[in-house]
Amino acid sequence: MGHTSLEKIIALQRNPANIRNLCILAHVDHGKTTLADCLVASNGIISSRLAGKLRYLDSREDEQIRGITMKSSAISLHYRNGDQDYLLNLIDSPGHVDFSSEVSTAVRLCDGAIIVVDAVEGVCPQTQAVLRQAWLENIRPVLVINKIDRLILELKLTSQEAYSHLQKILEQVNAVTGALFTSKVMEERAEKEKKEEEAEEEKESELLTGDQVYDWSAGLEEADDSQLYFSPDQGNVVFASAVDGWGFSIQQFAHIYSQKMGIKAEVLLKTLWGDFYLNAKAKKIMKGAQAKGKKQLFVQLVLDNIWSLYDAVVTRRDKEKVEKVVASLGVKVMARDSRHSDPKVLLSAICSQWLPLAQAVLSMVCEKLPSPIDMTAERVEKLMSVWPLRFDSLPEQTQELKRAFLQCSSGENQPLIIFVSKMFVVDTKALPQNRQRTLTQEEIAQRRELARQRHADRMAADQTAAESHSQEGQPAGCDSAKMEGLTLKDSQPEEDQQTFVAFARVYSGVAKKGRRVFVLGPKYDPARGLSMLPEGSSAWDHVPAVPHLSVCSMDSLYLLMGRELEELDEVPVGNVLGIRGLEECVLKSATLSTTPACPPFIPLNFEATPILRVAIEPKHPSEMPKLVRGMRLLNQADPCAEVLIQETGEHVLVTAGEVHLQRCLDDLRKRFAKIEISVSKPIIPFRETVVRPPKVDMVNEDLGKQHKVAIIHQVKEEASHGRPSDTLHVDHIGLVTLTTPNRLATVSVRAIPLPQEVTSLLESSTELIRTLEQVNMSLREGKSLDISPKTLEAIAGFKAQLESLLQGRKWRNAVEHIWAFGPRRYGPNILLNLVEGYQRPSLWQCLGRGDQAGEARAQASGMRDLDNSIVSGFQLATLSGPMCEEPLMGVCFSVERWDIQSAVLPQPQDFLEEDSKLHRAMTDNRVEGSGETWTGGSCQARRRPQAASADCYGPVSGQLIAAMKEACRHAFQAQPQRLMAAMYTCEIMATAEVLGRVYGVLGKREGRVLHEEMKEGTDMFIIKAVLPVAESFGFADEIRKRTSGLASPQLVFSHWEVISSDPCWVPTTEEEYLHFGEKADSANQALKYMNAVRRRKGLYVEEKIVEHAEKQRTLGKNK
Ligand SMILES: Nc1nc2c(ncn2[C@@H]2O[C@H](COP(=O)(O)OP(=O)(O)OP(=O)(O)O)[C@@H](O)[C@H]2O)c(=O)[nH]1
Ligand SMILES: [Mg+2]
Repeated sequence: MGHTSLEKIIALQRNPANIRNLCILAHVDHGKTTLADCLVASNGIISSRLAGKLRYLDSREDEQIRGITMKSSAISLHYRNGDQDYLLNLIDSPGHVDFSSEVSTAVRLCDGAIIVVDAVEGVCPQTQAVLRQAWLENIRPVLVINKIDRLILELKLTSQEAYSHLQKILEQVNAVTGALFTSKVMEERAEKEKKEEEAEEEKESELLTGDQVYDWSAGLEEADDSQLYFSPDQGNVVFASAVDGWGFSIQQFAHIYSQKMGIKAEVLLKTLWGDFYLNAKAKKIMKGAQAKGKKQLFVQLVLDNIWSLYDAVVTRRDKEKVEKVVASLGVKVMARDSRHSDPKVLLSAICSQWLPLAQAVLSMVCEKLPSPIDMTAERVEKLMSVWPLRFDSLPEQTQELKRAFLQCSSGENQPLIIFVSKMFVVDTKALPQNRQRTLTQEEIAQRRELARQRHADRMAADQTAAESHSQEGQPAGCDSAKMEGLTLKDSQPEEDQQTFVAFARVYSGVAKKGRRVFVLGPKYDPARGLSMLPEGSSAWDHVPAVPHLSVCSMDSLYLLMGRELEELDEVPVGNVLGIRGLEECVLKSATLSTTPACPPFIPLNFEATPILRVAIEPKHPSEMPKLVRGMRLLNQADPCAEVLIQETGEHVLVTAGEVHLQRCLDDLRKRFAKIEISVSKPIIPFRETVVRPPKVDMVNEDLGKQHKVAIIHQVKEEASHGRPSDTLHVDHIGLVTLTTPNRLATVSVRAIPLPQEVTSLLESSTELIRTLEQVNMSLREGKSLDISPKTLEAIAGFKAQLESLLQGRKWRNAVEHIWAFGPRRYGPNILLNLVEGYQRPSLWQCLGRGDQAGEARAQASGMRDLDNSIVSGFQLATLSGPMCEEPLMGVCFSVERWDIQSAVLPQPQDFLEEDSKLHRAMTDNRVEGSGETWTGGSCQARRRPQAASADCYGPVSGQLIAAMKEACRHAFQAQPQRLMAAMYTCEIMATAEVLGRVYGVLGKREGRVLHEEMKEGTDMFIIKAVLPVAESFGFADEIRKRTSGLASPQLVFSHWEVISSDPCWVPTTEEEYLHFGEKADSANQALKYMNAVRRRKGLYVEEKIVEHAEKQRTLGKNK
């Protein structure tokens, strides 16, 4: 097929029924880009000889060098299936876990996906991740099992073995989809049941008699899952070898054999995959091949042919046989191919004609994947529903937009809706309008004439300049030649400037060049927008300032063609496109629309958490502004990288992993900042927590009670160093009582470790807690919210889970008494209100306990006004702990007493307003780390208008914040403290020979093997292990080196784990002293980590230096 013209593509763009937007998803290295090459070659964009070698869509230099994809990129292809022409907008995505955010940006714009699975490696961690992502976005997948050639040449399986192997892979993939489907059905079922229950209750109240019917089915029976599973006979599976350029679906063989053998194609379609065999005598296809020891049809008619072809061409290089096969298949082979020294060349020449891969994959795509018109109402509602509101509580005009989505029409009066999923950069000079194109003869002549003219002008100008110089007077006007020189110089840097292009899709209407649109930020509220904007206003009008809404014009529209862009005047509904001109308004993603009624789309689902931080500075300090600008650009151009400035002035870059970091640094050096930079060692995140007092000491002796007392004693001592001890009191159970400097308010706080399950639950429910907090804030402000039943149910479920996990005497009624979560109001620590007689509105009031709140208000309104100070103090304390100013995790602070002398209670109105402002500032604040911004918070508190009760120590609320924070810190120190380390999980695939070395590397880096199993049908072992992030730098490289490249792990952040050793531990018994020595730091990993962090942050590090060298040497011997 020849190169498709731009006109043809523009024509195809107008017919959404024949458009397919799809992406290729898989685990790293399973062959996505190679497959894309074959598809691109079918359009004549690259030569089919180079397909598979060029990796055309990996357009970056580092992608080519490293051999992995790092950015998703799109290309539009034309395919003729039967008598219909199709336009395929294909997006190739990266498979490396560090770039999984690029997958999220691709999946959002598509309606379908090709899932590629390596026939040898089978389902890998990222395969599961991408299947889940496709599922969450409601897009339909089809499957390509790639690298079948490896089964033949590497594993040397027989065709029969290969068949069972392929069956197993299909089972694995289906098991993943099955699990996703079941969980969804269960959810729907629960929802349905709830509705039915409500209806039932209503009915019951009407009439109390009647038959009762109980249904115990799980709902799975009725749910339609026929479309869900991958099966060759459904036509949604292609078997392929992308490097060798071949691939087939059952349909193709059914077609071939129905002609050859006279069996009906429909019969073959049903029997070619499965336990069927051909009974030659009876001339029938029968079931039960395995039981009868016969070859399955698939083996006999399909695999055997391929196996014998490989055998003849590659293994035995049997010329005669090859000629025979070539003749029987009716393909043409060029002489230079058959003479080529590499047999693979001949092989792909034969296979790509016999079983062309592009044809198999693209016809499957056209037939099985949905077009933009088929978008389901469910998906639309999901995209449009701004949590926690329900869809039907959105303004009417907004709900009407659903129709526009479903109609998928590009009519003139349809609202334009576009979603931008990421911003990417291209060199300004590579934009189509700046690109050099081949000139016609006339144009060349014209230019020559122009150049001649310019030269003559310049000569003349020079002459005048020389004359005027000789006259010693300055010419009054500007010298034209100089001007030209100047402007030329100015425009020079523009040459290598970067332009941002938005990666987007049109969901309704037509995008037109130069059109102005509203840019809706993720927090934009259509109800508010509609009420603030005059009715019928458009982006052309002068619009008043509405929060999270801005106006931008789409300067140029592009067709994305892999490495190239083509300029377009308009792009109709259903197409993927590039837009220039949005960089001022869009940071990473946004929704664009011509109507302010449009809600922002739900945010993208990111699977990877950015965790790897480094500090960056320019080599030459004077280049700081360039670095700052470069980092800003990088932040905009990468969906997942985060750039922040710490209060210390450090510029910090947070990335998903080492490979991602490398790419970001390369980008900074070569593209965005274009300066030399120096990069700090990775900043490793830790968490601080408390644990229960240990029962044995470090040499396994029983401890009894004395240890606990010792710790508390220590706290008392430390505390009395810094402040007059009469404001601080620590009792024997670790209850810390602190009085404000003016001695008028007192708080008593105790720190208790949370059970580990509770911490994990809190961690996994951050979004929910945030929603709960938002809802509570609205209730506090007296607004009523129409919360979706799903959200309410989720909150109730969360509460029930917490209740079931917090059992026992210690936690009686704890869930009801939760005051707040922290840090940032949604973190994994809890503040409990155990103050006797102090009632405040419950955290769970949205679940229907509104009346109690009213009572509480009446009861203690004075103290309630200072409620926020306690919460703020808690937030500050949990944001940076006393060990090394890292955030806390898994700690419960229970406030057991809180007294305020009535003289100091403020006038209520003054504070309510201020508190809610401060609160909002805190919830919005997303800067992580060592409490930098929070000191700001308390300053703000101190700067408040003077209340009546202000004394020389400042307003009472400020004092209370500080007192609460200090009390929490002391309470924390009164318990045994521990550091928590971030852990990665990794799955390593290795052969038996290198297994020992993999274990060696893991052991050295404090990794822990969780399990090890043999991959069925191969000689590979799969090892699953966890590894502290702190020990992970260079891990992948080391494994690769030690195993000669046979094993390459991918690290994914998994959880936080308590480091068992106590960083504050000092030997107290004689045995311990003997065993560990006075310094006791030889084995204390936690202390090393802690001191490293303290040193980095410029905090005081208490280190014992060698005092008595000789004595220590003798101790060393004793060890
Ligand atoms: N034997 C064999 N090798 C293949 C096949 N397809 C791809 N490869 C090889 O697998 C390696 C990875 O291929 P890519 O296409 O870059 O894989 P990818 O899925 O795009 O990788 P990422 O984008 O980094 O996730 C390359 O060395 C290919 O030559 C195949 O069908 N058979
Ligand atoms: Mg790739």
